[in-house]
Amino acid sequence: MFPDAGPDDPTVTAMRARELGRKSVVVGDRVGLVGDTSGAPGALARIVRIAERRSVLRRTAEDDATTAEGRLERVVVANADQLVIVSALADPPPRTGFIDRCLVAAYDADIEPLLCLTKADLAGPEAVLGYYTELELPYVLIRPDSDLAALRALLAGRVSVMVGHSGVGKSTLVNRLVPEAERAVGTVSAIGRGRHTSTSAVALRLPPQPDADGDPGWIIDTPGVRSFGLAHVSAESLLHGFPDLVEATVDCPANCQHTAEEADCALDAWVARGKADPRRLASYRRLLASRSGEGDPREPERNPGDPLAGS
Ligand SMILES: Nc1nc2c(ncn2[C@@H]2O[C@H](COP(=O)(O)OP(=O)(O)OP(=O)(O)O)[C@@H](O)[C@H]2O)c(=O)[nH]1
Ligand SMILES: [Mg+2]
Repeated sequence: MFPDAGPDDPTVTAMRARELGRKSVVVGDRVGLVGDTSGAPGALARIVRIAERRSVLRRTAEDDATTAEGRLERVVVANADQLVIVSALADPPPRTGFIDRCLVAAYDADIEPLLCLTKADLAGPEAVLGYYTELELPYVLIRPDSDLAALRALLAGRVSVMVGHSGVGKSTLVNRLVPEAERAVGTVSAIGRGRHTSTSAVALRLPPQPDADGDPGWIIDTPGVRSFGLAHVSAESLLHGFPDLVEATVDCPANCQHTAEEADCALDAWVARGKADPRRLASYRRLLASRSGEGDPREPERNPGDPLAGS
């Protein structure tokens, strides 16, 4: 994809050239092409070079790097500037544990997070936003009839990738932002599960707006994920997903692991003094435990402290 290409440049179909060896091309990659780049029907170009990636968003199937699943690492997308964490306010219910994982992945990959709360027509955002009060996390609220100007302004000039559970409304939103995208949209079952309607990631150029100059940006729709495995993130980097806790750790003893078993971990006092939400500390510690294989693999994204846990 070519963020600097004009809107009238042709869409080129290309395949990987053999000389790329085992290097895989992912959505968002900027590539060098040879052959027929006219974009004419039936024309096929070859990808001969992959440019150095500015950012790489990864996830693993599991958290535990000692298992085969935990080592199975997937590059979700290359060169994204912004991670749009899409969470429905209902149907399926929000899971702050999942959002916390996405935040860790975003900060680890040096991609800015944006919280996108959909289905605001079905439930209010207070509980979720209350959980992130100390974070100054940028967010947008989406309902079927909402004006998308604020979101468009946040997407302008950047490459944004949407991630979220199945059925939260990623493709619905992409279709509103890019009407000619015609992304298939699924239904949500009675138990609040999506049907994994989208099966591959697709990057789309956002249309220019009459009242805004400059590059409107790109949006990448991705298939719904059940969880966001973080085996590739070091224990130290996990903490960067919790900027509301980082400051406290300067008072920790040397080599403090920040687990609940650490007698002198400064995080406990920090939370006791009301400097951060105890649910955030619990979420961080659950991630730490999950990475060492102690977590519950069935529901890794659910926080017991979740505003809507169990619903
Ligand atoms: N009430 C309400 N329903 C919505 C909203 N946005 C999406 N939906 C519905 O949610 C269902 C799932 O939407 P999709 O856009 O397919 O969800 P997705 O996130 O792309 O799902 P996957 O492709 O499976 O990952 C559809 O029935 C949509 O009509 C919203 O803001 N409000
Ligand atoms: Mg979809």
